[in-house]
Formats: sequence, C-alpha cells, structure tokens
Amino acid sequence: MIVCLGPVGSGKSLLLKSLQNSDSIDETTTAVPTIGTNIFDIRVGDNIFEVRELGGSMAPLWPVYLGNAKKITYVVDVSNLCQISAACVLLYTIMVLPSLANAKFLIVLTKMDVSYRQMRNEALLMLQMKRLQKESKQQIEITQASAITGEGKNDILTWISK
Ligand SMILES: Nc1nc2c(ncn2[C@@H]2O[C@H](COP(=O)(O)OP(=O)(O)OP(=O)(O)O)[C@@H](O)[C@H]2O)c(=O)[nH]1
Ligand SMILES: [Mg+2]
Repeated sequence: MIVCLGPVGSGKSLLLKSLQNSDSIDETTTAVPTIGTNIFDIRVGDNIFEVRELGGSMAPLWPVYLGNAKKITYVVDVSNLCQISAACVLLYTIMVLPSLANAKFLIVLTKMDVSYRQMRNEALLMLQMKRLQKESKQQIEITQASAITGEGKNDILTWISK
C-alpha cells in the first residue's frame, strides 16, 4: 500500500487527482478538505497503483491507519513557509514509528507554481533534509511538483511504480 500524508491543505488531494488525470485540473479547480481518507487509483503504464490519502485533519490518527505501509509520499506546501515547522514535526513523528522503519519516503514539495525557487530552498533547509537523508535509516527522495502545471508528475509516477 502507498500512503499519502501531509498537513491540512498541503495539496495532497489535488496532486493525486492531477496524477490520475491532469486534464481535470486548471487554475480554477478547488479541492475540499479530506475528512478521513481518500483512495486514488493511479495508472502508470499498464499498471494501476492504489494510493491512500490520509487527511491532514486526522494527523493524530495517522499511525493507526498506516499499518506497515511500504511507501509514504509526504506532501509539503512550499508556498506557505509559515507551516513548515508543523509539517516538519508531523514528518518526524511518523518517521520514527517502528512499523515504518523500512518504508521508503518521497517528500513532495508542492505548489511550485506559486512559489519561488528560493522558497523551495528555504523549505529544504527548514526541514533539515540533508541531515535527515544522512541520518535516517529510511530511504528518502525529494521532488518538487505542482498539481496545476503538472511539474514533477513523471518523477512521482516513476517513484510510485518502482
Ligand atoms: N496553486 C496551487 N494550489 C494548490 C496546489 N495543490 C493544491 N492547491 C490548493 O491548495 C488547497 C488545498 O489543497 P488540497 O489538495 O485539498 O489539500 P490536502 O492536502 O488534500 O488537505 P486535507 O485533505 O485537508 O489534508 C486547495 O485550495 C487547492 O486548490 C498546487 O500545486 N498549486
Ligand atoms: Mg485532501
């Protein structure tokens, strides 16, 4: 099972929707906050992968629903650096769960269409990504994305399918 996590409003639903069908997204598309969980079937080539989004509002309950997921995509909104520390705390909280000791992580820095490169760099610094990649046992990859422009789509699909 692939699980998608991230704070409230970080852009999980819209990103997963854009991975399903990018034609369905433009600047006017809005997403409603996820109450509980959402399942997205995402096609990569001939295969279909099931990705489960756990809403940010149920973050205290994430560990209950994570089981021993093998792959975690963690979505961070880089257009809003005010919530980076909250995103960081939530990420660290799940990375230390014993059940996820062997999970693979993909950190998705999203909403790049409304961010500057410098904001992305600040986000990486604030998340202490370099150090995390060096010191944690889990494999962590990082990519940047936008549900609106489709940036990062191929990277994420490749990660999902490998
Ligand atoms: N500009 C821009 N806006 C985005 C992007 N992704 C999401 N949004 C907007 O951000 C808001 C929150 O997006 P959601 O996808 O609902 O966020 P979520 O992470 O699923 O939130 P919860 O379900 O509450 O945990 C919505 O208004 C989206 O339209 C993006 O890549 N670019
Ligand atoms: Mg959602």
